[in-house]
Amino acid sequence: MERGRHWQQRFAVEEPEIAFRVWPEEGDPLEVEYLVAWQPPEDPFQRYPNLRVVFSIGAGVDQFDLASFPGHVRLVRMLDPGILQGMREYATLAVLALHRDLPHYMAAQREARWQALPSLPAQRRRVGIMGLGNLGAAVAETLGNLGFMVSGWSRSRREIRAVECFAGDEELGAFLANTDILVCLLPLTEATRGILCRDVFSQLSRGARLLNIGRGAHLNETDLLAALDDGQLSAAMLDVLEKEPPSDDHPFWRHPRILLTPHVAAATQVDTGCDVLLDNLRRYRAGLPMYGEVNVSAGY
Ligand code: NDP
Ligand code: OXD
Repeated sequence: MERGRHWQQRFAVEEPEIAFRVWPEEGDPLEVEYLVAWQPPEDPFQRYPNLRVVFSIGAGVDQFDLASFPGHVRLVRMLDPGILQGMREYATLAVLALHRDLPHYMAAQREARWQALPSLPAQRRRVGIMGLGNLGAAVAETLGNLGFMVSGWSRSRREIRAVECFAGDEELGAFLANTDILVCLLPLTEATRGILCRDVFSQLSRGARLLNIGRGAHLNETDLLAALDDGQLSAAMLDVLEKEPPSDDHPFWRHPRILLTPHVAAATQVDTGCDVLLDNLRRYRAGLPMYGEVNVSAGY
């Protein structure tokens, strides 16, 4: 709401021709042409029959029912430089935490155990990033600058300096075999739901570490617990969960080798997010392509 009011004030000054209404003060639903939402209202296309563009407040669009999108309504995800910066920061924090055994040391501290583990330099740790899009490519660059050996996997072939790039289902095995710390920065689609599962874990190096910063539904939680139990994975850091927040008795809360954060890796910033929205609306009205337009049939 605070963000909505701030954006309303900026629109009043910078784009006064567009009436910016903040939910629930929607005015006449027939006048609504653009919807800016994290969670859309129920039946948005019935409610707003003159809708032309839906703007996601987040980088992801899995919260929308893409199958219900009429062909003429366009969907745009948020390409906020503030999200990008947040993701670079968080991925650095998390990969370093996994690389330097922070879950082990946090558990040891709770038990008053002074127990050092052997450490490796970043140059000998292989980080594999699933998803080499806007965020994955930036994270790959940031981690490469820290000295990690970085590889990545995407649907189509990418070329990123100093990153070994794998593409498509046929190269997933080679990508995983090359990975000690697996980072998930995929969008959630039918093809990627549940991808972090036993079969994938079993192809990583023994004792590999997992970082999920995509969506909770990428992870099969039961398979993660089994892989931690049998030592195939040694630790995990999770920013996203299938159910957020998890129930009080969820096994991840107190697991000694899981670090949790409450979906805070990267958030749309009030100022830069509004810059992006204003820019895209102007582009749309001028008949220019918008930044971050989603391919609804691909799901991202
Ligand atoms: P992009 O759309 O820019 O990139 C997605 C990447 O995933 C692309 O490289 C794409 O391949 C790849 N990909 C998609 N489907 C497949 C598949 N089936 N197999 C292999 N690769 C695939 O997304 P962003 O980088 O902007 O964002 C990624 C996700 O990060 C968001 O969807 C969201 O879920 C999550 N996120 C999480 C946040 C948090 O706070 N935890 C904050 C912001 C985002 P290709 O290059 O070939 O298209
Ligand atoms: C996003 C998020 O998709 O915050 O932007 O998860």
